[in-house]
Amino acid sequence: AALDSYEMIGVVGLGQTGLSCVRYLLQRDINPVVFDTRVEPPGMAELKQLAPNLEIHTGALELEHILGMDLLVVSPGVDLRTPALQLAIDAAIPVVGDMDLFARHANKPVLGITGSNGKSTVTRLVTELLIAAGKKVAMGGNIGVPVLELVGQPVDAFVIELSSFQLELMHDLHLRGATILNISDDHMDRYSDLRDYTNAKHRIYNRTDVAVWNREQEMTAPVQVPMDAQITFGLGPSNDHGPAMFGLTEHEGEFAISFCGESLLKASELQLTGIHNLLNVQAALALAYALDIQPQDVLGAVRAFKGLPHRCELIGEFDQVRWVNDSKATNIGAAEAAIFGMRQLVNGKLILIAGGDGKGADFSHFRAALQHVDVVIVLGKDGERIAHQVEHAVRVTNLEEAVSTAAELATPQSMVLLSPACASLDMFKNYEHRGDEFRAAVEAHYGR
Ligand code: UMA
Ligand code: ADP
Repeated sequence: AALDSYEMIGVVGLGQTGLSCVRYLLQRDINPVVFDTRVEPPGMAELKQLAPNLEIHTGALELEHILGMDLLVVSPGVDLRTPALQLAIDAAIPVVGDMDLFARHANKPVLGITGSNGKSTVTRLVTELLIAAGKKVAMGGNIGVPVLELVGQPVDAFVIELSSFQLELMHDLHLRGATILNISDDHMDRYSDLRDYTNAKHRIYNRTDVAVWNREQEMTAPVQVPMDAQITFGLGPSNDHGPAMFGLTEHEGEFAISFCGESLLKASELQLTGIHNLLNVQAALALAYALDIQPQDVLGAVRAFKGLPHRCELIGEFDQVRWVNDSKATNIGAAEAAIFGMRQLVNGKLILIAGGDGKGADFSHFRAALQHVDVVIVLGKDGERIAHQVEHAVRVTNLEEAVSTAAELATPQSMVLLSPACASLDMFKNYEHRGDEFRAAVEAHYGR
């Protein structure tokens, strides 16, 4: 329905998303009612500037206010299981997210990317590939730019990173191409089990033309998308699923990314490391292909791609020890990928710094990967739960201490890897803050 047909629109959440929704509505002469369960929501000061007279409710959502709305635009950080929202849903009040508002303006093809890990890397790489193919692109979503900020930009395509939370709230957005990169335990504080989380992710395929999925994980395969509209990627050379396929071939001990059986480029031509990134590159090429971009035409952009900061990022080498910042590894799957990827590159010790807010994960699943690490240093709220998975763990109370301890234990040719397998919010503002503090601690330790 037209937005002005709703008498009362509630915006729930006053972070980045909430603010972008309020701005969007104000531009359309709609004054929403704003809710946030936090007593001091981060967007408050900016909201006061934007529109000093809006009705605002902070603290626990109150039924009488929520049930007075005709439409609720909910931020991804808000748990839909919140009783007041459940009652609103029961009362047939539409509960949507920013993606549904964006859907009203998505007049050019949209590519959507989800998965437990690799979303931001692939989102950024796809964007680079499209640019290399001469397209104007707007990129946003969970990667950090609220999607409503992209409305009205004169582009040829949109590339959107989608979290499972955003997908839960998404009903209307039509995608030209969509991928679930992978699924591993994450956000178990918001889902009852892995199946519940997987179902949220699968919503990305509900309205897509082309589905791109991971042959190594059947769970990423779409259920409804016709076979000839599926593109897969994986570790093997070929496969039985449909026509246009990406894979890996091996030649003289080196992997190459292949398309329909033809080698495209060798792993050594990439600036990214780790097997997981060979999958990410394939997924990005596949999404570009969904927009009719031939892989052969954009290989230069793949070679030039340096990856994003805080993802297996080399900070530097000091006293023959390499320090790697993988602060974005906020779940076990990401930390595993880092451990396996880095292990191959290290002759000395691999020293891991891990811990933080485990978001309810079962860390016994981390045990196998931890066997490939020589020293485990733990910190943070759930550090102890990681320590339990190994025979000896070194316990520290902060990142500076983790760095000085690691430096003491490191031998020449060792690598120290910050790959926490946990969110940062128990000790830091966000993962960037954690990564920046790590870099600062390392540089301070070596007097840089
Ligand atoms: N919160 C409350 N009460 C509220 C609203 C929010 O307690 O009423 C809390 C949430 O639990 C959360 C925090 O506030 O801890 C932020 O929530 P939010 O919905 O206000 O978040 P935004 O600032 O709008 O940012 C969101 C995404 N954040 C989340 O989904 C938690 C950002 O992804 C995204 O970049 C942004 O929208 C723009 O689309 C961040 C993220 O951490 C990077 N995402 C998670 C992840 O990647 O693992 C899903
Ligand atoms: P997301 O946006 O899904 O969090 P990022 O690209 O930011 O993904 O990477 C997050 C973490 O996951 C980093 O530690 C990165 O090294 C790791 N990672 C990236 N791609 C994959 C993948 N395909 N499988 C497992 N881990 C990955």
